[in-house]
Amino acid sequence: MDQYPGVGRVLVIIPTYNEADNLRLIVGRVRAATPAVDVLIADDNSPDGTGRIADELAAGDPAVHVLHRPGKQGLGAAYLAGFAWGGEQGYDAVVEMDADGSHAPEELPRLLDALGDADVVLGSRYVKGGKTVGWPWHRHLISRSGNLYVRVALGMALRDATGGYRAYRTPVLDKIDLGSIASQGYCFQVDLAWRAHRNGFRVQEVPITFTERQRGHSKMSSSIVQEALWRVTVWGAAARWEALRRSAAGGGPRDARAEARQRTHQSS
Ligand SMILES: Nc1nc2c(ncn2[C@@H]2O[C@H](COP(=O)(O)OP(=O)(O)OP(=O)(O)O)[C@@H](O)[C@H]2O)c(=O)[nH]1
Ligand SMILES: [Mg+2]
Repeated sequence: MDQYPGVGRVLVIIPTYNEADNLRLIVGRVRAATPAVDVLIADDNSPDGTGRIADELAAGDPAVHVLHRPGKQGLGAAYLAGFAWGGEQGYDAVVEMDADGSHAPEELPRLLDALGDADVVLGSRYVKGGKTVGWPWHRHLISRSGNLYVRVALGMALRDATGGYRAYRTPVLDKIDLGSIASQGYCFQVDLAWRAHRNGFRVQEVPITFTERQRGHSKMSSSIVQEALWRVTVWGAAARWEALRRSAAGGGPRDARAEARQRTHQSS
């Protein structure tokens, strides 16, 4: 079984819904860029036949696996199913990657190398060296203001908490109670970053170049933005309420970071 140095067995999860034009290309790029990692395609019974292409790829390469899901249930649900599968199979780390080419597989070694010294690594468009190519101004505006809102509302010092190119060590996912996650879309990404942060895990950002999709159709919608807005507001308020309660009770802030570090070391 192949191991990535400093990390162990790695599974790249690629959720797909109507990505027939992109899937072969992206899986080929992952396998070429990082031959030591496995791939799981989580397809929601795409009407365009993406699932059949996934089966063909898996038949020709033992490192490629497919999870067929009955119908379109959203990006978050597909990732949760993929995380559960990866956990059952004993992978040490899982990676989230879009199928549309926005996340360059050639940058995956940068994420995995950083995971040697972190629990979660976020591919970030908004740290030094990161960028976005091919987006119209209104997509920039939505993404930048969303991230600013997340920083202010949650008091979490991440530049790109909405991005979907990231790597987690599996003990992090075991700890953060995936069963209680209801968020979808971008909010799913914020939710996971927030839970990892709240549990004291080491979350690190590395620069990536995000490229707008060239083929196929976007699943982005205004309801995805609205969902993120209300959920982040609720989480921020809850965190402030909890901090108030603690200080009223005379308890100091818990050193969750140190506790979690100890836990990750125990379990690895
Ligand atoms: N399994 C599954 N995958 C999905 C679903 N919705 C989106 N995806 C996949 O999730 C990834 C991201 O979706 P995109 O449509 O690219 O969304 P986006 O990146 O926010 O939008 P663009 O920037 O316009 O591409 C792609 O690989 C999609 O195929 C879903 O309901 N189920
Ligand atoms: Mg995309």
